[in-house]
Amino acid sequence: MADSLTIRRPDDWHVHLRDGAMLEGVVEHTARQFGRAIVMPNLSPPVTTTAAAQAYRARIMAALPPGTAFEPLMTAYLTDHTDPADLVRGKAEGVLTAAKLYPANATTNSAHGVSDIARLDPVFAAMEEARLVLCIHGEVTDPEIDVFDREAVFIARHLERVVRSFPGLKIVLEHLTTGEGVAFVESAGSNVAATITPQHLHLNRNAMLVGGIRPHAYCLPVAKREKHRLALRKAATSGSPKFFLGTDSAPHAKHDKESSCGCAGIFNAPFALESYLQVFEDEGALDRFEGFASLHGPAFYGLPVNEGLVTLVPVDHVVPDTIDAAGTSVVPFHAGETLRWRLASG
Ligand code: OTD
Ligand code: ZN
Ligand code: ZN
Repeated sequence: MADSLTIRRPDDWHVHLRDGAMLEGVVEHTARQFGRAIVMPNLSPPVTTTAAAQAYRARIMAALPPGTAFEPLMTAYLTDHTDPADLVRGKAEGVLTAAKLYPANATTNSAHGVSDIARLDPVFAAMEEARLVLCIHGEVTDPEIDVFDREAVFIARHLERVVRSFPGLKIVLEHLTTGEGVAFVESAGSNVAATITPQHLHLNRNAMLVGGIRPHAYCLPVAKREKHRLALRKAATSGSPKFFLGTDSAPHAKHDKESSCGCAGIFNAPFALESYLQVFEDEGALDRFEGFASLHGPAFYGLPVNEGLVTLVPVDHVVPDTIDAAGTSVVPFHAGETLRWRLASG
């Protein structure tokens, strides 16, 4: 059996903490595992300005259990009407760490997203100048593009041009799901990186569709063929600083996922490190886990690594079927499965 593993305290470079009662119910899980997190702005209504991000940050801090050392890193949601001066001010004042591009209607609460990416060029230019990171949900939304092809088409249609036009802009292609995405990020300069979720390392589309439709394996971008999952595992465990941890933990009430039109999103925050570490162990890459979880993200964002350490111990434990989030029942990723690692201290 493997020995315990101690690493620098990790960060989550992509998470949905929600708002109101759900925020109260879920934030402790992320704060227990991570030192910082890039908090996604797809609330309803979305967090589109520096002032809104500042107010949301205060609500997150108020929802933390007393004495918790956790730093939310805030993002602004780009729209067709984003004011570049507001983003620049938000970065200068230390409120904003990044801005998030959602093509309109690509995922949950993205109806206010960007309808014509080329028209955002003045915003990208201001972000490049201000060194504000651009996080991208990289999927086209045209109804004629097959849902499994949307990431690859987004890269060819939009991302290649944005990367070429703004060579100094730091870009994170969020929640990578394809071999095409891995190849694009690898071939781009050091200003382009990607986050990878635990679910896209564990699940292919068969896991969602064979033997019955499994709503708790459904998220966006949707899991792809096995060859893509294998490409993601290779990238995550390669040691390349271009790939780092971003859970995309996205809680929805159990009844909203188990419905005739189930919500997209997987709640993986409670056992995210344990889930990732199992992948690194299976790939024979335990020595590369710290880079992926704790070092590559801060290096890309230009932030110091966390001071503290966390230890994971090899102990089998069964993930609960549901977790109560301030009165709402949520099904966690790996529900009912046995995980082989457990976070011991943090
Ligand atoms: N994907 N669900 C959500 C967001 C993400 O695209 C994402 O980042 C959500 O519920 O907010 C999901 O499946
Ligand atoms: Zn997304
Ligand atoms: Zn997300």
